[in-house]
Amino acid sequence: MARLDVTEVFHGILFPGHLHTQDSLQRALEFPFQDTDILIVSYPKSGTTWMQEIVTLISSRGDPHLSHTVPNWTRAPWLEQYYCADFLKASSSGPRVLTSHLPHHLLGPALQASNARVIYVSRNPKDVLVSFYHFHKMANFLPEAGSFPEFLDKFLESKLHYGSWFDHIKGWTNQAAALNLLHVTYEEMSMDLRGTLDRVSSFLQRPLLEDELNNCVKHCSFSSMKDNKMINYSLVPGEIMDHSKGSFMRTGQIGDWKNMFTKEQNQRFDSVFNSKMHDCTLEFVWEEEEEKGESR
Ligand code: PPS
Repeated sequence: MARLDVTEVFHGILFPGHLHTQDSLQRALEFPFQDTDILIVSYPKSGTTWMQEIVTLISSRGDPHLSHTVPNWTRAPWLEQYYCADFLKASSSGPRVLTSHLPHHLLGPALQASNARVIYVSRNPKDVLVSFYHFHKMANFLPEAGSFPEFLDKFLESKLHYGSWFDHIKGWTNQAAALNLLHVTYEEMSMDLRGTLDRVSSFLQRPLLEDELNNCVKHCSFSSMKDNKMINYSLVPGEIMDHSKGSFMRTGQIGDWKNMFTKEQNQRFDSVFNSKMHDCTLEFVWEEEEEKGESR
């Protein structure tokens, strides 16, 4: 296993050395994608695990056996993490399901040669930031979170591990037309899980019967996933994730940022957001009550 306390810097982006090596990152950039591959891409804390569960359940037509017996990092391994090649070798037949947090400018070229299906998952960045902040407190393979104001500055200055949220979302969504890409938001999953399952199952060309869809909805609800040790990261040893300091499946809500941001922090965030996203037409859902698709 790679070391826990080390950061890998790859193309100027920081990655946890516990899971990434220069070799594993470089191998991801040269990955020979196949047309049948399904690739889930996200910036951390955007709903990655949720989409892994959705894809697993759609592929098994709502049967939870796989999701109850195989950890998510084995059934949908992160392409850039060092163990990926071994898991792929060991996996059974059927479309390969892969996950990645890499930005488009790094991974895009490898995808160009194939028609692999890409599911890009995004979440409003204030909730991403808050979720990531809490995750830093329990994840011993990430640097100390520091104070919330310090963490917020690092997010806005794109100094956190995995690089810039702004570059990530703009890079992938700007290139959507050039790829076989479906963009799904965390908020859409939260407000209309059944509709999202429908959209993803159509994209994967795996239409579901009503009963199968009902089972998918049931097994990828927050409460089911929170209790599923194959997906809630409780299997990860305490020295890697300190379970006394938090829970991976934390609140699962839209708008939790309101419990952390002061008025001034919110103004500062909005000002940086507006300047960095002025060339982006995406709309974000910032709180639960808003209508689907409505912006701030
Ligand atoms: S990671 O570390 O990048 O893989 O994290 P990621 O899976 O992208 O994001 C973790 C957040 O997703 C929430 N989550 C869910 N919310 C609602 N319903 C379901 N089923 C669900 N599954 C995961 C999880 O709770 C984290 O968000 P926060 O805000 O911290 O609760």
